[in-house]
Amino acid sequence: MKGLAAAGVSAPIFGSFNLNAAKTQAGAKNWTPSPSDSIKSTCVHCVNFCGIDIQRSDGVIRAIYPDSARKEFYNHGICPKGASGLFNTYNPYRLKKPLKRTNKKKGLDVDPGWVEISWEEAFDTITKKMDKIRREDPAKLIWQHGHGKYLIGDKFPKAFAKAFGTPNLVHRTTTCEAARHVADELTWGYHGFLPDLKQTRLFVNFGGNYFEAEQFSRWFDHASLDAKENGMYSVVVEPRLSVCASKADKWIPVRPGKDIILILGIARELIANQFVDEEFLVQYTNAPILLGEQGEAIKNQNGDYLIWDTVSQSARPFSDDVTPALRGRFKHNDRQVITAFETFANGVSDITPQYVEEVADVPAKQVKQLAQLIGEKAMIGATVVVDGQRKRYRPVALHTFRGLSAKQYGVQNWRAALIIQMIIGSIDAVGGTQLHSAYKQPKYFKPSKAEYPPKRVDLQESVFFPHATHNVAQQVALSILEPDRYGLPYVPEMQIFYATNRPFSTSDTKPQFESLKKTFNVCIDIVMSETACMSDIVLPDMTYLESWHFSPTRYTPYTKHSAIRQPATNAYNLEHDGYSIIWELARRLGILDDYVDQINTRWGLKKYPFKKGKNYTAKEAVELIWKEKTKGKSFESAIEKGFVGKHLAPSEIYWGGIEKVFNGPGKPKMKFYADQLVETMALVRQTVAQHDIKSIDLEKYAVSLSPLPQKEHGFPTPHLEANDYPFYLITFKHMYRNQSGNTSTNPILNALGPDTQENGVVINATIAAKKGIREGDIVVIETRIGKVQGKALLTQGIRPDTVGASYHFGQQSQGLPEYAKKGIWINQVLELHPDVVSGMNSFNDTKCKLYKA
Ligand SMILES: Nc1nc2c(c(=O)[nH]1)N[C@H]1C(S)=C(S)[C@@H](COP(=O)(O)OP(=O)(O)OC[C@H]3O[C@@H](n4cnc5c(=O)[nH]c(N)nc54)[C@H](O)[C@@H]3O)O[C@H]1N2
Ligand SMILES: Nc1nc2c(c(=O)[nH]1)N[C@H]1C(S)=C(S)[C@@H](COP(=O)(O)OP(=O)(O)OC[C@H]3O[C@@H](n4cnc5c(=O)[nH]c(N)nc54)[C@H](O)[C@@H]3O)O[C@H]1N2
Ligand code: SF4
Ligand SMILES: [Mo]
Repeated sequence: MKGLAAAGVSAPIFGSFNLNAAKTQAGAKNWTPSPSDSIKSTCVHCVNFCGIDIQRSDGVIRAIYPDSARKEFYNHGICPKGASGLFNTYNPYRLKKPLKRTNKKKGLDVDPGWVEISWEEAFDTITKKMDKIRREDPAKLIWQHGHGKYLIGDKFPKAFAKAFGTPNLVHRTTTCEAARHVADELTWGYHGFLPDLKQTRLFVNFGGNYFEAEQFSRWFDHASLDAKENGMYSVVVEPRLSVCASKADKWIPVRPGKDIILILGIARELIANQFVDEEFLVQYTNAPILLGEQGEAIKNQNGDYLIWDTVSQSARPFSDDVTPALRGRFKHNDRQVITAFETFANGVSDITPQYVEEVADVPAKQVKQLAQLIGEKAMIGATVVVDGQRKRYRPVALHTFRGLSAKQYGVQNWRAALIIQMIIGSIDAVGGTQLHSAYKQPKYFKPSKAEYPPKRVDLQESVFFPHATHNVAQQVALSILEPDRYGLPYVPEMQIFYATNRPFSTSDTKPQFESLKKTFNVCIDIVMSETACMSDIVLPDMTYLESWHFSPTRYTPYTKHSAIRQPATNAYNLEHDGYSIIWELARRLGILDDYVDQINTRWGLKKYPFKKGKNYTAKEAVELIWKEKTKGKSFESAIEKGFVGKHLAPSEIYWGGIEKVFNGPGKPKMKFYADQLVETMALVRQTVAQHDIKSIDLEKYAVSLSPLPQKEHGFPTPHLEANDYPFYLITFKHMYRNQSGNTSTNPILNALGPDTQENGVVINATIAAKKGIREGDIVVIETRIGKVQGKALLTQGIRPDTVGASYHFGQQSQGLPEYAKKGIWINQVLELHPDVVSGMNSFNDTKCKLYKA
């Protein structure tokens, strides 16, 4: 390590691992070895939270197996990352001591001049800086986490930020799937959904990559295969032959970014062929509401939405004595009014199968067939008896994860798919898409306040990203570089990064790294990530196999669970983990009492609260949370079993949700038409005029903030502008790696085969032949913002006009070995055109050139 040699430090920070070193940890505080034992815990190598059975002998982890007890609830097996997780813990490239930068100059190619420091010096340096900021303006401190949310849980950092007084706590969801969440929120008042795979007969997946990636504890891959065995038909719409697509009945290789054109084309066909669940649309959704000429919802003096009553032939609120018209234009108070459904039908009327073929490159015949299949399989009108009551039976579910959301118009893409499911009435039906906590947050149905000047550095819910409810991860760097551009009333001074490699994970990485030169940075990580390389102080953390955590779990439509993580080793005898670092910061800053109050509020600890005046270890904290969340279950059972699971009754699965909150007169309605966006846009216009904001292009905002998905949403900026760049560039996950950073040093994952050691440029073989590119040739991907190069991987499993490169490879950190640097860091060349509604980072809209190096 260059920096160390320069500083004359002899103790190796990145030394080689010695098994005896692990054995001598017997005295470590939170770890009691026995000759041979098994520990039940929860993996968090990635966000699936699979149950694991950690096998030890002589106090050393020898193997990690799936926890078979969780199989009946959700978790059938573990993946290669989880099984080899011990090699990430016994990893010689772990951070082992706090480090201080001695070279003021920052850059990935600059030697930081690291010196090891004591924890005392580290805490002292950090808290002095924080104390000064807190007295001046606490907002100048930014706390950023990513993966960290799933380790100690985001409620601890949130409590700390609140006690400190900064509004600037920023998670990573806009680099993940935020657009999908915001589409859900605008439509049905909360986020998250899963198909009812035990009953679904037709499953249409728009680029959910669940065999290679997934966020549902490997429930999805198993449940979807079981469903197929039971006769479910599956269609995957995706530009690349993913593993999902390879297992589907039909793969539709849509042109990247054009899914929405296909979806709206299907909607048009469904309407034209009368596959419309009128009863559902009228009873549960706002499709019948009346709109004025500007698309504004017509309301009465009480603020009730008006519908057209076909009996009295007048505009009335939806109550017991009216029969709303779904379609039509009417006259009300001498004004022309039109139903929201009619507006939608008009909007899609020219998205014909031929037009879909032209734009999305899906043959017109196939568009018609898919629409017909959806319409027929939905069995509109059918019911089944559940718990003695008749319930809608619509066994069709549409799905996506990042495939539709990691885009400039991500919100509109998933809104379009939700609208199709409203048209056929399959939402929360038996066999349809099951919503998670419908209408839990009524505030999502309100327009944004479009705040200006922004309070938060990430501009969440400001005039810039009015409905960003999941932070705006990639914006922090841009605001730091140009605070005036966004009217930010302060200049950020310090950033703490806890388990996130944010600048590496975001698209258009250059400004992300530039911004790190402007602030004092502390990075808490387990390896020398790129973010750590740009930091002033680096703190080593324990891994998930060394820590106590109350672990999140992934629900399924049929089960719920609570779980913990518990230490099985302390490979490098570390003193601190994320939890104790925050505790110590709060203690030294003199804000511990406030922190404790905030912890109790955020975790909802009522029966088992933290008490003031006492220092709680991570284990004690987990015990309190476990007891609160499991209503007093003994902590011994948590230690023995690692989790507790519950099967839901049919009534809980099918009779909660939208039946309770939206069905029938007088209730709020699911937003087929997102009228709150019309009001938000009006406010954006007003705010921009009032403050003369130059950095907002109102015409572009109006397209993004449209109350209905429309044709324009199939044309993200690079598709319109990058005319000299003939290829579409997409990105995706790889099974043998997790995100950025830590898995790149796992020797087992790297040894599995050539395609686990590095990624390459996935190119259609026919196109490659035309360009004289052979397998393994080095090729260049050039976009409007840069060039990267990598090995050509030829396949017929990608569209001819598309090239792909996975994430996770091409590390640049000097603190990682050469083998971790193999492959392509694709984010360097992906353009950033965030979704204005949600703040979502676009990853799959860039266009590129491709040629031999
Ligand atoms: N092995 C592994 N598993 C993981 C992770 C990991 O790092 N490694 N990370 C976890 C996390 S945080 C997440 S959020 C999930 C993500 O889980 P997913 O969203 O399921 O996985 P991604 O690979 O990110 O999804 C992108 C998919 O979209 C497709 N795609 C690209 N452009 C388009 C398009 O225009 N249209 C359509 N229809 N499809 C398109 C890509 O081919 C790819 O299959 O995975 C989780 N699981
Ligand atoms: N091109 C492309 N880019 C992508 C994606 C893609 O598919 N393609 N996926 C996107 C998605 S879905 C997401 S969620 C983001 C993720 O982006 P990030 O939030 O940056 O998440 P990670 O890359 O998981 O960063 C995790 C960091 O945490 C560290 N870490 C791991 N375990 C521990 C621990 O126990 N303690 C501490 N303190 N640190 C730990 C790792 O070493 C790593 O440096 O990336 C996004 N970026
Ligand atoms: S899928 Fe994720 S959580 Fe599950 S075993 Fe693999 S790495 Fe661990
Ligand atoms: Mo993610």
